[in-house]
Amino acid sequence: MPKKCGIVTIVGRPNTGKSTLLNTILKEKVAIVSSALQTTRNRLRGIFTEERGQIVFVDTPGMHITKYLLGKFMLREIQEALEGIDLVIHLVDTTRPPGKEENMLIDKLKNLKIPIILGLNKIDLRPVFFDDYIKLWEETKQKKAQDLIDELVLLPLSALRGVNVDKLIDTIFNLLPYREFLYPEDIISDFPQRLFIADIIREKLFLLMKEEIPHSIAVYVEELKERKNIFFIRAIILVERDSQKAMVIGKEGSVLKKIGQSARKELEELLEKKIYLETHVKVKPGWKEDPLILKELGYINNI
Ligand SMILES: Nc1nc2c(ncn2[C@@H]2O[C@H](COP(=O)(O)OP(=O)(O)OP(=O)(O)O)[C@@H](O)[C@H]2O)c(=O)[nH]1
Ligand SMILES: [Mg+2]
Repeated sequence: MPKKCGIVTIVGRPNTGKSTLLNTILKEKVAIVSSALQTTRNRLRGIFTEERGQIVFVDTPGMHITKYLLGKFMLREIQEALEGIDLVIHLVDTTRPPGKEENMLIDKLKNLKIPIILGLNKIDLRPVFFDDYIKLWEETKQKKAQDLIDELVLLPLSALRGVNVDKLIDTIFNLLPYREFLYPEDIISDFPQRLFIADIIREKLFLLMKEEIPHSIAVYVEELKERKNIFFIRAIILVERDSQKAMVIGKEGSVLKKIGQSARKELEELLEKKIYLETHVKVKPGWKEDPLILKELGYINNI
């Protein structure tokens, strides 16, 4: 039996549930999730393989307006994730009105000549703006020559609760070509382990810190050693100001301790290894603009 295979990129503005959707589809955590904006910083692939074939999903950073080098890197990640693919999912948050970012995205997507699935997410909440998103795409379709938008499929979803996720997979398989698999069947993600570990720690920081701090935080794994099934990890948490360092550490180290504990617990479950985790907080003003640091963080590949 010939099998289907293709690359499907998930795009949307920050916080629409892209990474949640990927994790739900794969039934495994491959991407970090938080209620802070711009959680995802690198594009990453999550690979779904079953009887019918293989879907290579690409999770991307949220589309946003930015002035930082880091933000520009994230936008490039989105751009590159749209090249040479078979299908795109534009995931929107139906509890919030469409914003400028939607128009930026639609401008990119409308000329791709591939099928577009409009994923109307968070229908388990009050999807007040459901129709606004449909209108936005219907208007784009009418304005643009029909042939440019190959196919537009509307699909209400709850990535968190898994509503219509099976339907999404059926729709994707219907639209994909018959092709050889791109990855071995047992591979689930292409994201380097070092970056994944750093991301899990960053997720715990995002979950615990107040609104404005996440954007000033970066994490990298300075050392990773494996001995007798134990992972020794030394991670550096970068912040931009002394005051932020104090907040990340907390009173007598209480906040950092909590972050370390929850990161360690989750890493032990995900990696099925015993974890020894050491964390250090460093102040680096302007790290978001520093190409060398961004490279160290895995955010810039070639400079
Ligand atoms: N109620 C509800 N919440 C959801 C749903 N999908 C995602 N969320 C929540 O929305 C928030 C953002 O989810 P993420 O998956 O991190 O969103 P994202 O689009 O990857 O965000 P960025 O990486 O910042 O672009 C989290 O708090 C999720 O739990 C959904 O279907 N229903
Ligand atoms: Mg994300």
